[in-house]
Amino acid sequence: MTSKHIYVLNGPNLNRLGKREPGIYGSQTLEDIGALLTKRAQALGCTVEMRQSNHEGHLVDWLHEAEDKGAHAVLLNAGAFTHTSIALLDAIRAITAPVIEVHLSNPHTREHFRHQSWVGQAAKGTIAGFGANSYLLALEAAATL
Ligand code: DHK
Repeated sequence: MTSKHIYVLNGPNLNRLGKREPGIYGSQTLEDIGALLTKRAQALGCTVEMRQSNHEGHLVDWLHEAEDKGAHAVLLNAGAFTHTSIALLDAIRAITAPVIEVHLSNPHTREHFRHQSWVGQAAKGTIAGFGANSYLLALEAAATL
């Protein structure tokens, strides 16, 4: 593995980006964001590995994998699991690789149930509210860790 390999993990419904509530999540697809990340990563001397699943356990497994494969950091947009998943909280605490919580929207300006983040309780930091740019900002933060 290269020295700064960064996992980018995406949770439920993020495979629908571009079509899903574009007023909230924007018009770019996850593939578009992946292409932007790959390009920015090259400039930063990193590599990125982008994954998406609608299943909580996949995200847990991938967090463990990131650790086992020596990932430099993980960017995690856990979608709605952010607000529900103690399994993800525990998985982040179970690894040493820093995890940066990412959101396209700013959950704190939305429904009350989005104000709680289990992921955020174990994350190194959180970047939210900048649309697709949240991912790029998080990548820059990860590259400097
Ligand atoms: C994405 C989701 O799917 C929501 O469940 C979160 C997050 C917010 C985002 O803004 O990227 O509440």
